Amino acid sequence: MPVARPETSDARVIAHVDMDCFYVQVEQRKQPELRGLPTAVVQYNEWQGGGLIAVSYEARKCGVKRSMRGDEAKAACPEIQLVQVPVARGKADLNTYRSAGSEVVSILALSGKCERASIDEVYLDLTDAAESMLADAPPESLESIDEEALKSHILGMRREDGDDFKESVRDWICRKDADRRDKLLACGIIIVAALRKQVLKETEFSCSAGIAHNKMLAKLASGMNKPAQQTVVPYSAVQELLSSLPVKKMKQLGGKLGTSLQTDLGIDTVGDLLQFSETKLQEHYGINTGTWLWNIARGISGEEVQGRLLPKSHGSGKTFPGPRALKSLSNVQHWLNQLSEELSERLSSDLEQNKRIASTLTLHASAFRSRDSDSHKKFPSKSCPLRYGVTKVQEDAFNLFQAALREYMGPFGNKQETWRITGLSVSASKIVDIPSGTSSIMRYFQSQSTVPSCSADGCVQEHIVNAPSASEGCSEQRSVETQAASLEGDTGATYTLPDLDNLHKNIDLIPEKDMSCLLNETTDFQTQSGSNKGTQTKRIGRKTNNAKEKNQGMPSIVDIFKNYTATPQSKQETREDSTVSSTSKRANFSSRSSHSSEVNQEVEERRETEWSYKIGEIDQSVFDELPAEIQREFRSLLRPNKQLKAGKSKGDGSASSIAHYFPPLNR
Ligand code: TTP
Repeated sequence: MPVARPETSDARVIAHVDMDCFYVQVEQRKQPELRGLPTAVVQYNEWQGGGLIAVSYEARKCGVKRSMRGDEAKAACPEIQLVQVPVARGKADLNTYRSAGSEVVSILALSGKCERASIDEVYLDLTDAAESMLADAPPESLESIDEEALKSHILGMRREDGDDFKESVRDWICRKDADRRDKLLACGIIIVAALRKQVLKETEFSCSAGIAHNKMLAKLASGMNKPAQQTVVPYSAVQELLSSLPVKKMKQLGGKLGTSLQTDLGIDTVGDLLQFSETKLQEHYGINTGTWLWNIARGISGEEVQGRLLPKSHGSGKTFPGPRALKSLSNVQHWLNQLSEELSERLSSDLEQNKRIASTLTLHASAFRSRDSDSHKKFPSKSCPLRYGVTKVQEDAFNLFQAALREYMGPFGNKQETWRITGLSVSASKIVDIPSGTSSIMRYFQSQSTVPSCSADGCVQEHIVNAPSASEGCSEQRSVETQAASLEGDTGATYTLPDLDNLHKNIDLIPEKDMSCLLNETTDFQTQSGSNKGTQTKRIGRKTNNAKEKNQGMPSIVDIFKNYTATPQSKQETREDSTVSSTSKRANFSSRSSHSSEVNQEVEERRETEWSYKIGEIDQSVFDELPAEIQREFRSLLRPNKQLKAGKSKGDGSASSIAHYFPPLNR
């Protein structure tokens, strides 16, 4: 059964920008004496010199590969410089690399719609910029073309023997008789070359780029000529590119689906897929995957560049290979505490800097059992609504782990059998912007008014959580409540909440001693402004000119959300918040039993959507940061969606689905 074809337009200009040996470049910027030397960044792990995670192009020339350990790299290239990844909480600390990636994003985002695809990759939709250039200053009208643009690799470009490479590129870029699609790509070449030069000038990082009329082709092209080069895929070169492209080279075909295409259909290259009708591919792989395969064989991809400069989720993970596998609950708890602390720190700064809040906490682990009768059994992933505050995240992560462990070991777990944990990660997803304005914040709270929370026994528990009332929870927070607003919610109840927007505006009035509560006791922080939430940062001043505010504790945005807890609270109950000044009491939440039936229904709906693990909600950038072992586990845990299952049942039994690997972004 044919399904709707994605909207495609050949007249688009999409670029995929990928930093070259990124972590190495970040370290070389820190230590300029390493520039030009064979260099590699190694994981935090002393064993055999640590595992290499990034290798400079000079080191690659000596045969050093990412799969090597430090000792092997030294054997292959004795002069190699090994730099250890920064460490915090006993694990790799990627913050420097994340911020370096943000620097790049903030430059590229000025050129058009920009999607941060991973820690060092960006997609740009440059169609508008290219259209403007074509209209106002087409390439053939330019007096000169930048040298960087003239170094571009144009797939399928015809060149006579002896032709000068740059002259041929110039001719291609300035062709008057080219069709509009290629003319737009020619503008893209000039725009991207200028952007790459700007990135180099402002950040000292070199990058490579692919330019094509869709994301899939741009991504393929960006890796074809590295480092510091750009590659263009004219429309006429698409079939040639795909016909020789091994299936496994396509990101989504690197796993089981690619293997199945090779073994079940005898396909070696993406172009080989052209022999199969869409119906045939659907019979084998289900409707969506079949159509997707049919499309990619023709270079068709309707995937839009998302205007997203910030990650879709945050994650923190660590592996414990070989003898370092964790075997006691106290050890697991120790590491979950570390990971949760890091996650909380990032959530807090996301909230502070970007006014974004995450709502789902997911725990994932990889494990094995001592007497594994069922060696394929995966350690289940568990999710629950996310509660802000380090101790809450730690507590929930550990509860999720215990629930998952029980499921993993079985209800009547054999007492003789022991378990080992080889990887742990916690991540926060479903991140949304906090709507500005008290009224919408109120709605936000109300829409969140019933949330299941994780419990020690691993079951979902539902609690009715209401917004704090002014008289109860915020009674001692009057100093920030200057902007408090009273409003009528849908339920007819009247609540008062501090105005988050104005709290932000007034943030520089917060006394120094109370700044700490804003960022989990961190006293030095930054904020960002404008729609471009990149790295342009502004140090917040610390005025204490408001006498009233000087001596009174200020609750923070973080505290407001900490207060907004899924923990059951009986009416009128109040608690002391240990993380805020002792005078500031926590907000109260009262049960509203009159809404219980609606609430139960909502709970059921939420239970279905929230007590499950969804890889689609995990950002690729976060996914890439997770330990390879956990990434593998993630992949193997993906389940086909119902529609695909329907397709599968019609098939030959060998059916698989793309959902096993990377679900389309719109899923
Ligand atoms: P990549 O973009 O895959 O590689 P790279 O930038 O080092 O090199 P290239 O020029 O070939 O693109 O990864 C970006 C960074 O992510 C990399 O510098 C280090 C980190 N990384 C890991 O930590 N572990 C991994 O397994 C991979 C693939 C990357």
